[in-house]
Amino acid sequence: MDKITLNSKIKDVYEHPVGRDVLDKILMVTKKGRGWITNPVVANIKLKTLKKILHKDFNDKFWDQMLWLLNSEDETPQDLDEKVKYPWWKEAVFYQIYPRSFKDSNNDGFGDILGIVEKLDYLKDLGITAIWLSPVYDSPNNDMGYDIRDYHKIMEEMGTMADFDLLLAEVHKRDMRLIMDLVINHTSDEHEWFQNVLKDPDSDYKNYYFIVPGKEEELPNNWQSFFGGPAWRYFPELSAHVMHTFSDKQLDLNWEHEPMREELYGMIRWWLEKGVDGFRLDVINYISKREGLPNGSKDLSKIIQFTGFENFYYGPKLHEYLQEMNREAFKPFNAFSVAETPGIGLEMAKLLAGEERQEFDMVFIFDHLESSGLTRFDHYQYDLNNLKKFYIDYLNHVGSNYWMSLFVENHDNPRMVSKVTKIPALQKKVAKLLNAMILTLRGTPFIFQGQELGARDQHFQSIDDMRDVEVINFYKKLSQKAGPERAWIHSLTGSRDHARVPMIWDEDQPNNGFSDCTPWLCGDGLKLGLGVAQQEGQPYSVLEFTKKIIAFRAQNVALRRGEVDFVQVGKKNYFAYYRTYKDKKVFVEMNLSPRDLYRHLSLKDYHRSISNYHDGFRTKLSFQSDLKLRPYEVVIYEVN
Ligand code: ISL
Ligand code: CA
Repeated sequence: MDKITLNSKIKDVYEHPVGRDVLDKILMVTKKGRGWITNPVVANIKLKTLKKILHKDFNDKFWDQMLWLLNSEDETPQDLDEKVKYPWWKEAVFYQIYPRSFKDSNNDGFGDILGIVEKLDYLKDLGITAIWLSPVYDSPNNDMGYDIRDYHKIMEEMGTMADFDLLLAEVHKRDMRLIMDLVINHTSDEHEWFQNVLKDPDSDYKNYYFIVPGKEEELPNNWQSFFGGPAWRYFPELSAHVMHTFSDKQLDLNWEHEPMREELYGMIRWWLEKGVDGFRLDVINYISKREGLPNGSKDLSKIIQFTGFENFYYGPKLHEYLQEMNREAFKPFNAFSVAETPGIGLEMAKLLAGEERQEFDMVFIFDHLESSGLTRFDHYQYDLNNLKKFYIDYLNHVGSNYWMSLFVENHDNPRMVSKVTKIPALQKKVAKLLNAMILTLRGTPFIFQGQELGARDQHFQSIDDMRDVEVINFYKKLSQKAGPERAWIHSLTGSRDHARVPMIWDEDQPNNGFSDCTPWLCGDGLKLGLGVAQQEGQPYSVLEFTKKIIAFRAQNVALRRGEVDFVQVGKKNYFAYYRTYKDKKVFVEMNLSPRDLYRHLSLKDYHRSISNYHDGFRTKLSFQSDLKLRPYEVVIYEVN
């Protein structure tokens, strides 16, 4: 791959994997389409000319950082066209459990492992074949388990290692798989490794973290933490700053140090020997930091929000470490891996999860969770056409060696349903539409707990009702700048606690059947008929609808393995595709808007199998009455 310099043209940058992802991100943030860059006039502009044009907005530092980033990757992703293999995870339906809020078995207000065991039959009945467990390791819970104190121990509130072994056995007994969350970009400051540094600052453990000696008022660089403030915490007892890209109790591990990496790999093998089926790796693309930890570009941070990000979100040794980890830990056990990779675009994703790369099986990309240029804390209505565009873009640009993860919710985001509409009657339609989408596109679906019920955001009353360190820090900081009212509006919009409130098992029970005692985090208590008990056996509920599609998917190979062909892609608010595998064919169409939508396909020979509208449901279409799709309608047809 040729080196990119200021003499390169925009089109050369766009040919480059990192360049393409970075330019795509810039286009997204500035709300410009790809056409802007592929336009021949723009495409032939040299970077130095662009630099001149943009000199007001972007200074020299920006261009230096950009060129460094672009030239840090010299490999090109491959889009192969070969026979696709089907390991178990490509045909799985995953369910993400947030254990603290799933089910409390001993009534102390915290969900726990035995609570999960109690509900395994519920998941089996839903059709789930694999579970991703958010962290259950020993932790002081500054970031709810994403700050690990001991990788080999279970968090007290969650139960014991014996409980975990039982869970694993019960999962396997039901022919399901279990993957763990692996948080190895950072540990808790209470982890033994860091405690050893405090006890003996000269021990080798000082190399496990980024510890930079110096005066308190002199920060090592200008990097910002994702949870507010500088990415450095001062330890007077060490006369040094320690790096934390997340909260100040989550200290970044130094992957440069080989003994540290070896310990991590040993720990991973230990869990695999126990029999877990794989891992979801937390912010794993952040592990390689640029040598010398240089300042981030302020201009660049206008685009990506966090100063310093470009120095570690796709670091120079990332691939080297990942290939090593795969070789040393995953491969010998044939373990499954899915990487959480914030900031990564499609081309970089191919270099992380291309089959031939031997790094990960899949990645989670996040470009689809917000409308262009907006963040989770912005108050707006999400346009589903965004989701359509994202999936078409991605699925049309991958080869046989890449497999996509499909998700719209997780524990880090408010509920997608609420982002799309605030109208309760429509929310159920939207919930069904979203679930239908991730269960019928080509890839592996991940359902976040409660998504199968159509869970929506909470009407929290004040910041005191929230528990998440991110939103609490965010609120404090914004209150100082913009006053408590504005701070509250944005906090309520973006809080991760919307997704983290306890599961609604039965609205007629105290605490919705989650626990006999007040939970650690409470929702607003509104009874909207969203509980499991309220929906089970109700044929038109979100739960039964979701179950039906999962069952349909299990029986229909076209939905699991079929090629995807999008049709009428230019038609706004209309999202439609065929899934075809040998002689099996399924057609899916959706109305992405809250208004009726006329469509012009001849569907008369199609057999209508599933829809989120049941009144007037017929398996055969008649021309007169079925020209339009109703608000947020989704229909799945068998074509043969
Ligand atoms: O913090 C972000 C920007 O607001 C996110 O992009 C962030 O990088 C992403 O949400 C990372 O999440 C994961 O790591 C965090 C943890 O708090 C999350 O729960 C976890 O999913 C730190 O371990
Ligand atoms: Ca409990």
